[in-house]
Amino acid sequence: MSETAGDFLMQRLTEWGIQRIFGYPGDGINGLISAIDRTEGKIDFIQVRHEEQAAFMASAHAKFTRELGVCLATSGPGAIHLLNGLYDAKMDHQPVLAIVGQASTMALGGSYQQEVDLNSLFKDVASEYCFTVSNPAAMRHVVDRAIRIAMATRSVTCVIVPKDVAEMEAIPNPGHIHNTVHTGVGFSYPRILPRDEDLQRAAAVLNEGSKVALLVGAGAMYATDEVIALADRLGAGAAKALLGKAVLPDDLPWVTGTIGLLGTRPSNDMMNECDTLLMIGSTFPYGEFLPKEGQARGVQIDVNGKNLSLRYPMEVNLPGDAGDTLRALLPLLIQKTDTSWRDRIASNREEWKEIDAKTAAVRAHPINPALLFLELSRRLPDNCILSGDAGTATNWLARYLQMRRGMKFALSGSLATMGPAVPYAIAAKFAYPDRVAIAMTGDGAMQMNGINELITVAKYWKRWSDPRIIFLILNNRDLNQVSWEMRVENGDPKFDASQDLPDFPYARYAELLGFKGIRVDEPKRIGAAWDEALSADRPVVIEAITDPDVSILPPHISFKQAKNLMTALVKDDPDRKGIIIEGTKEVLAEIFHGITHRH
Ligand SMILES: Cc1ncc(C[n+]2csc(CCOP(=O)(O)OP(=O)(O)O)c2C)c(N)n1
Ligand SMILES: [Mg+2]
Repeated sequence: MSETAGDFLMQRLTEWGIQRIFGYPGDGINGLISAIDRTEGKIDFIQVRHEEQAAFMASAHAKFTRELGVCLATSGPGAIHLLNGLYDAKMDHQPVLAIVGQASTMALGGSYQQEVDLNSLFKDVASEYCFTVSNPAAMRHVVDRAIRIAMATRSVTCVIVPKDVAEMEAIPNPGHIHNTVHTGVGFSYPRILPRDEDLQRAAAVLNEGSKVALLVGAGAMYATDEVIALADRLGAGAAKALLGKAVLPDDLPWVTGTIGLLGTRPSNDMMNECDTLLMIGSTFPYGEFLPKEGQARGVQIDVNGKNLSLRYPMEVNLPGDAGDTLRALLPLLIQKTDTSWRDRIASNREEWKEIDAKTAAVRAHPINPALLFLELSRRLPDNCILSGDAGTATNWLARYLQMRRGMKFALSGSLATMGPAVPYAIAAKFAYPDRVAIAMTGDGAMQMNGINELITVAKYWKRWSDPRIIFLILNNRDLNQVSWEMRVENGDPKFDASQDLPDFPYARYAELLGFKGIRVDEPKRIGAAWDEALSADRPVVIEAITDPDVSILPPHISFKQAKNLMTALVKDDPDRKGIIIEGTKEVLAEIFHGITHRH
């Protein structure tokens, strides 16, 4: 058989360095699936349970490795299923290529079986590049452009391959004639630097500040050394946006941890008190946790000029790569010698540690989720890879897990969709089979899609040199994050019909799949559960029976939020008794302490 356009596509992907595709078959892509088979292992096809998961895995691959992630789905329903995962990648600026099938060109326009207008469907999510390969001679330039544009613009791109085109004879070179396009392979990220005069202006602002606060996000992920050197030069403190949690280790005394509703009070205080803000690689959305306008002079570094002065009116806007720009800025900065600002941050951190410990020690029915994360934090293995989900697990992990150098962390940041924790951990194991992956998620997210995706783990885990992949599931029988949001944002009580979840035996189910299943319903067993999971010779599910009445609120929430919470509780909240008596006593005391302190 001569080479098909599908074979040529796979060969081209290989030339681009792609070794793995996450996907699910269907007759709209039969010609592509069999072409993958004919690569004889050069491209590893990872079969998921649902196409959304393939897109999450492609997104996670990009987040964890800095490489392009690739997913593949059939025409119509398969393509539609990809969308949520692709939006996750788009909104967190990850390079992902989606390859989807389409009805045959002979049938297109005929309301044919599974014919969906995919160009329109993907127009927004793949707004940088989405094209149908309508002739085998176009395969080369469409795939080359889709990959290069995804990388150059850190975006999602889409290649649509009609069924018949995939099976036609390949045309690797369109010929030296009119109406042809001649593209090539290869892309490397450039050095991206602001102009010298702008660096000088930024240095002047930073040198004049005496209380400099940094806010670092995912854009600074590969600039840890540079951020530390700059912070040391300026005597600065640093807070981390959630996606930037792995940028700085938490054992540095000037690192205040995460920021915002999922953050720490030291971060909040630092932002309230600083005179200069330097934001690096972050679009952290919640302006109320940044300094008040006019309080601080601002400098921002972002690789994408579109993101500059987006959340705070900056005095100096520096379009540039974080590492490149910080290296260029450093020689212009004067060493600060006054340590009082950092001393204040460090003592604030010590106080916060006590509050964290107190929150985790609050008695709950049966398990206080904070304690699970406190105990895990003490045991995190070197180089582990962590994933979170939309749900309260992320509040706790954001606040309690102390990162060290070499660890990785990701979740769905801007889209904040439920469902990524499990597929992210799976993608991490494929990329780094020798590292421990830990997914932290809720029962709602597990019931939405995680339970199914554990079957994918059962299919593949024996391939991984270190079999440890651990799923912590907070079984609180509640869509708890939203129950709290309704109380705090709207002052509304919990509505059982929308919030209560059915129970499910997660640990027993794990055993059925051949994993270790650990059900924890006593606080004193938490440490042992983690020890057992971390020394297991197979995947592990820790099902923790957690108390939905433990407040997820950090003690620095606003007066209005605290008031809403109180209003909800005095209304008819079905859980009011548990919340008032057990869950939030400590936190409410801290809130009102904080409020009287500030007002
Ligand atoms: C796909 C999707 N649907 C709905 C939401 C809104 N949402 C955010 S968190 C959450 C509750 C998650 O519940 P669970 O997974 O049980 O975690 P918990 O908060 O209870 O710990 C919901 C419904 C979302 N973010 N994504
Ligand atoms: Mg839940």
